[in-house]
Amino acid sequence: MKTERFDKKLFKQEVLNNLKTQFRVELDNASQQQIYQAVAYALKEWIIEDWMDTQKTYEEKDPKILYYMSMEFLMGRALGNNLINMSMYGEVKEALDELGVDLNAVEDQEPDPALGNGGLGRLAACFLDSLATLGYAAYGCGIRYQYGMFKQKIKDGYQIEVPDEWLKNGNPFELKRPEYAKEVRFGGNIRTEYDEATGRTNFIQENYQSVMAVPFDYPIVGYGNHIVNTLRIWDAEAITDFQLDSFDKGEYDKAVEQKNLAKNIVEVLYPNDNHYEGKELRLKQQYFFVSASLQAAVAKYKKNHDDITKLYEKMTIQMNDTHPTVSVAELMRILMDEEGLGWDEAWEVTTKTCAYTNHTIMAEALEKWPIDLFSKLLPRVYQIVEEIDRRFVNKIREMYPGNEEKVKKMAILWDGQVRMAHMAIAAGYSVNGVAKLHTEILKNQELKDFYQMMPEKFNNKTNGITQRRFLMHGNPLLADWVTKKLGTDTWATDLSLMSGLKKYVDDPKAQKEFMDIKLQNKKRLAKYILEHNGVEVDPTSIFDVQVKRLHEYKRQLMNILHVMYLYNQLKKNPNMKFYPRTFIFGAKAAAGYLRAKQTIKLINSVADKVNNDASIKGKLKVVFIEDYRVSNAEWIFAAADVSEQISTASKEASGTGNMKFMLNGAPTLGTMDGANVEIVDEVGAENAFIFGMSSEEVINYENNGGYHPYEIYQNDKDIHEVLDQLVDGTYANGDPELYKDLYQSLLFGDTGSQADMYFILKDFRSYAEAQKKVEEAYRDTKGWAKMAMTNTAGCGKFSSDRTIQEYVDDIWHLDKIR
Ligand code: 26Q
Repeated sequence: MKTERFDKKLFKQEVLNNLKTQFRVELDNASQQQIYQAVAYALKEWIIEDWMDTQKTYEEKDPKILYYMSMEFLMGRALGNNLINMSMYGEVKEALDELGVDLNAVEDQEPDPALGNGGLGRLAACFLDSLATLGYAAYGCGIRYQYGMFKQKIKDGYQIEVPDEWLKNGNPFELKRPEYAKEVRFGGNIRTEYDEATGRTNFIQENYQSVMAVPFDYPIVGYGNHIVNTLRIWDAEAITDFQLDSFDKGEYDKAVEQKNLAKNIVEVLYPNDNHYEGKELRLKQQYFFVSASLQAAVAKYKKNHDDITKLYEKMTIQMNDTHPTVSVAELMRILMDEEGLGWDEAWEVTTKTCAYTNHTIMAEALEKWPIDLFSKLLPRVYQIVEEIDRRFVNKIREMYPGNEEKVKKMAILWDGQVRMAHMAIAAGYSVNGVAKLHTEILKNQELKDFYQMMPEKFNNKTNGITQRRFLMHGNPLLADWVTKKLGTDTWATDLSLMSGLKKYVDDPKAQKEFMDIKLQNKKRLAKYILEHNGVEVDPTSIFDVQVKRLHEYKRQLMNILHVMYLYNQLKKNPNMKFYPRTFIFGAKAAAGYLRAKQTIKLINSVADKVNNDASIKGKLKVVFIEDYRVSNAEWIFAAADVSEQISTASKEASGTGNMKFMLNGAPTLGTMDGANVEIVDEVGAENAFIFGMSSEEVINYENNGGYHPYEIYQNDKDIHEVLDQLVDGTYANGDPELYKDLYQSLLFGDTGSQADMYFILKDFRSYAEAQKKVEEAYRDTKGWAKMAMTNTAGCGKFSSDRTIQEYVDDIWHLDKIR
């Protein structure tokens, strides 16, 4: 079936037919889930044609292919997004209406594919959308986790993690490709053998364990161009009996071990965001999908090309953070041990193929694998890493004779560890940060020595987001309005056109329309909150929103301390001038991150108290949205008035939620951190609420041993009061211990760490003042409408289409397919 002409009658027929053949039910008796499946399968038939055509075109035109290697792809639901990108949303909605079926309810049946933690994983998903939309040949390569990001339940204010059984009902969009299965080997030992015939030494892995990597392909539908790319995620299967060497047959123990290995390796996504944990299983996951993906990529190249030394002309590998950087050594292994290249030839190909993106400067997120763990699990790969390190260290010594300090700072192997970022930088042909400020900090601080040695590798690629999901799908009212105002819907593929809205920012009629849409979206969210939290919120109050992973550096704690401060004020002076405000939070905490979990509990405790205090007459409400994820995020962005981006300056590499809020008309209340800096560049300081220390100031304090929060506590009676309330039981049913750790961390620090490492007390006053300005600005209805519209009008730069085009122009040099 072609997407050229949508045939409503045919589509309805398909849906009814699918219900029959798959579930043996008529529409009247079908469950919502069955209807979802029937609709998704009907859509898949439409997609498949374009998918096959696209792949055929790629075969014929032989473009350079990008392999985007990532441990995470936070895709979100596929149904609605595919309908949007195929320009079928309206028609399918109509078709289903005629059957008496509500498309929204059907969409709600799809589990959110949550194969990612947060920013990094969602960025990968936006990139795939943009690559297909711009017409570039690309594969996303990752892992088909059985369990993605956990579902969050809130019980008595505490986070409970519930397994995410996203595959329970099968997945209509996936396609298993057993014909592309690859074997991946772990452990054992390496025997070297001199080959008389070739005069080469062969490296033979023995006594290893292996698994079969079996790919599942997902269609990535481009917007309005019939291009369908592929997300390839790998499942693991045990090597079956008949695949074992005859020598191994009958080794019962080994068979069981290999079964367990296969089961464990793809079992679950590690729910750590921005935090490294040296778990062997994590390294297994990394090598598993990297090895399988590279084997498949090289095999694909060899199908149509003879000269393996020209590999880099037809493929490039982007490594999404250090997680897949074992790619460097694995590609060397394949080129040398399997393709017969010598070291120098293999190195030339590898260093022209691999590129690396850094997403964080947080020390605790840097991957450093213990050498004994690494070398035992990947003995041949480790030999190669040793040689890469040896040659790299030689190069350092050549450039900086006698300067062993440089070796210490830059070597790949150091102090019993493999420093993955160092390997990626030594081998990559490009090293990029994800926002201007972040890249500058990399060049001048974190990776200074590398930058001095290899400045040509460093570049910036400011992140972006896809307007197809976060405006067209998430906020259809605003999307339609934009189209009407601009007189075209081509902003869908050229977000810079949004600047055409600037001429309306002072137009009272446009202002009213714009704010009316915001109100509708706030009502939609208020309904969601009532249903999920049982809390009634006033859609005319200011919706002040902080949604993102919970992390100390993101300072959700500062936000809730400020709410406690406001509440104290209101209690003391019930008639004070105060514009009604709803503080909305959404955040998952890594399961083992206690302080983050305490913060969630604190937010919920404050919510409980404040929401049920009749004396403040509903002027202040606090809501914690359970299980923040891509699907509810779309609604939350659409409904937000204020975008809280309050990380300690220098800590948030970029942020991408900030861009989604901006797109939907919410001004930023934030620090000069990450991409906030560039948002302010675009809209002007008068259309944002900026506060707090600069990144230079923060870094300065850090280099000089921190600061003394206790002085602030002693001198500022409001802060004093709020902090005391953490330990006097106000929010803990009288239990002084519950939030003691939070209190301690702010005033005294832990052993080995500074007090208030993230400068919450230091920035508190300036944050509170910025919040006051928000309130004043909101009272000015016209002024606010202008500010909100200016944000939407100024978001053009932050499309992931722009980001991808920059990657293509400066790094990947892909061929455009039309
Ligand atoms: C590492 C080792 C072991 C286990 C887990 C991890 C791990 C997992 C996820 C380390 C880091 C992450 C995620 C990092 C991340 O999401 N970074 C964010 O990337 C965004 C996209 O570039 C930026 O916008 C955010 O600023 C950055 O925090």
